[in-house]
Amino acid sequence: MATVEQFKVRDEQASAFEQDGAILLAGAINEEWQNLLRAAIARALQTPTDFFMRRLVWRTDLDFERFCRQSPAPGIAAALMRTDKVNLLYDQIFVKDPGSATVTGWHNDQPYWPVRGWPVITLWIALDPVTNDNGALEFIRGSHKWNRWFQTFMPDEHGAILQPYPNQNPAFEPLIDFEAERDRYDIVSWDMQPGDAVAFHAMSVHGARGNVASVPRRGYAVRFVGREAYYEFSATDEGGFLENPELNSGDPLDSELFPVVYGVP
Ligand SMILES: O=C(O)CCC(=O)C(=O)O
Repeated sequence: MATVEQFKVRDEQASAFEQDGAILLAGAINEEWQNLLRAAIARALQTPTDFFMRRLVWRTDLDFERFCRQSPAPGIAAALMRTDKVNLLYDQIFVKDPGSATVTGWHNDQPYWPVRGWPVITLWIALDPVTNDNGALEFIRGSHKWNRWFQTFMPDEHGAILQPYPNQNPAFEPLIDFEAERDRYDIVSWDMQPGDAVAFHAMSVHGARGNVASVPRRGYAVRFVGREAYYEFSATDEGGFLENPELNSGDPLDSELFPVVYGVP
């Protein structure tokens, strides 16, 4: 896979990410990588499911793995987090077909994951044109700095919030109904072209509406962790799918499940 055309993060983009917790990176992923991802998503979706998302797909398809390791994505994550080593946490497909009523309830991600520390980021890559009508992601600007750990919820098969995960972490606070109070918050969202990415911090509060448009909304999210973050598993983490028997709490993430994809261990 050629990686000739490398997207370069500018210093002001890293500063905006630090400040706002979410930024648009127009043209981050070139057409060749987009085509690889679209084909891999089509393969993944051949396995029947009624769930709008698939996780850890890099473990099941070499092209997703190639993207996670060799595309510009790990370098972009490193530059935005201003770190010199990046581990892959996991990847995830999010498809909302035309007419999909699937709402992505407001939440922040890090309470779901066995990772603590600051440098934790997602690159969400658009593989279709994305607008408010087909479910553009929305972010509460600056919420990544609140240091508020909201309780985790299990989505229903359409992605909407259903019920709290069992064994709630008592240290986490009840989730706020941000949708009901949206006028009180500084909400940002972007229309996207295929190949654009939104980069957002794992503590940034975000959500998305359903798809009332006639075009699909295929997104591919890759989550990365910088050197200064560490593993910490608790029974409250999302269904245990990131539990890693190779690691103890406090360890750096380096392991088979969370490979180093940028820099050196
Ligand atoms: O694509 C979506 O609707 C949800 C994405 C999301 O919540 C995430 O990537 O953390």
